[in-house]
Amino acid sequence: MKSLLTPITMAHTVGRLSSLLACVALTSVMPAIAAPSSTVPAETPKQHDARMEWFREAKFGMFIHWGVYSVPAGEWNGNTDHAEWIMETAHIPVSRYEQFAKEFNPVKFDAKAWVKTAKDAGMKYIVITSKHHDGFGLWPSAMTDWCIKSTPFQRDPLRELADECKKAGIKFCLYHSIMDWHSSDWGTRRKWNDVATGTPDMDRYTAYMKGQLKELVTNYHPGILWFDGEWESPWTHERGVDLYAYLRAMDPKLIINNRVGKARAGMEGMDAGKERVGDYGTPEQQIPPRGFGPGVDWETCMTLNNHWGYNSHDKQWKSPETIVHNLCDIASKGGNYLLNVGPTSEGLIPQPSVERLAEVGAWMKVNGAAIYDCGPTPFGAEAGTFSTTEKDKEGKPKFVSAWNWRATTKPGKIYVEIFNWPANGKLELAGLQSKVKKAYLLAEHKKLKVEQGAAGVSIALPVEAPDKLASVVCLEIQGKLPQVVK
Ligand code: FHN
Repeated sequence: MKSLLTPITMAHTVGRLSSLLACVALTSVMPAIAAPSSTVPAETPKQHDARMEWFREAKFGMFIHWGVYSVPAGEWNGNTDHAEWIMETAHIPVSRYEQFAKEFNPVKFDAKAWVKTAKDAGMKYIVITSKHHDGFGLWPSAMTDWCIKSTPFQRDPLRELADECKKAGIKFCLYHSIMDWHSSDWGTRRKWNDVATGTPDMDRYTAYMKGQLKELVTNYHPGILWFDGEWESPWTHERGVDLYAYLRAMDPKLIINNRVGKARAGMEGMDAGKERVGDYGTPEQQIPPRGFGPGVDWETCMTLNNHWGYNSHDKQWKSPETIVHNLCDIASKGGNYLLNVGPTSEGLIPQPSVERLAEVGAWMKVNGAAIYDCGPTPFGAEAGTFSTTEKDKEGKPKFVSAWNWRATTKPGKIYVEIFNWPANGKLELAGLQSKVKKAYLLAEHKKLKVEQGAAGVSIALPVEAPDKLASVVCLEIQGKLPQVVK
């Protein structure tokens, strides 16, 4: 049985304890192995909710994987299935990989255009890779020359993007890899790291990483630090707890995902076991079959095609319909959707990405009220079954959703996002007992005929769906939202 305990539990626990014990060193609540270098600022559950508020309202963000790996664009020695992992997947000697920095000159990079693409898509935050696993810094770091300083592009893309985000009211956030294939001190050194010297030293590496993170937090003020690359053995739970405390002490408003620690259950992304740290769970390339209950924060991240970093051969783009359905499904379960773009080495977001995001944005313009700042479905666990024949990627029975619609909520409102227009022309909500004051389509705001009785609510729909991606019916109801309706 999967524990319903969640990453939030840890932050709350630390928050509650430290609010009681007022900035007590974490050693008093955590097994003291590596004495932490700082303490988590005292935070009550109310303060935690205030810190998470913008994240919970935002619902939809843009992930950006961009670095020198965009130069080979996914291709090496005839293999065209690489991307941001190309150093690792093609075993490129680091001395040869470093040459990509000399070719990285994104003269077409336009931060204003990128932010407009995100904003026009209805996205409320941007998470960009400050450093991926290759260790390359996308900003002029004082800690290393293995960064944008060693490219012909003598500008600061993070500065330009952070400034444009601020102007546009988009939250600027950073992805930062704990694993660093370039560093001599990262604990699992690759055989093809032909520039590394000495023996790996994780204390020295952690100090280096903390120094770079201090540059990023104090100069760019990210809303989220999105850690990744935590899974290898040199990184430990204790180092994660210490790093979380160090960063939260530096910026008490900072939100940090659960990949700062070691508790993530693989791509399912939520924490398992007792040792956990971080503010929200991070399912990757998948949507959980159901939500995790009130106050549990999570965000599904997904590629738009099949690669995170730019791959010039990958044309497997998700349709706008799939993106909108994913967004509705995730929001109906209380999560956020972080959707990725992988810009080219010239600094352009691939046109197929821009086009799809524009279509999603047109849908959000009409129906965003059903997504932003919404709570999860009131109809209990997602209807559906676990297949007796199909398996998921982890070999477990695949969850098969039985519904052609999802629901989200706001005080006094239920939004129903209809994916497949009912053949009988009726939206039937079995078991809904709340008094429906009125119902209308967000696309037309024309009142719809509502019948309701002991069996539930039935709403007469127009013959044609107003929106091919998904059409949203808003029910304004009397009193409190219904509890779980059987
Ligand atoms: O290894 C990374 C991968 O390159 C990408 O950054 C994704 C996005 O979250 N995370 C890791 C794979 O789980």
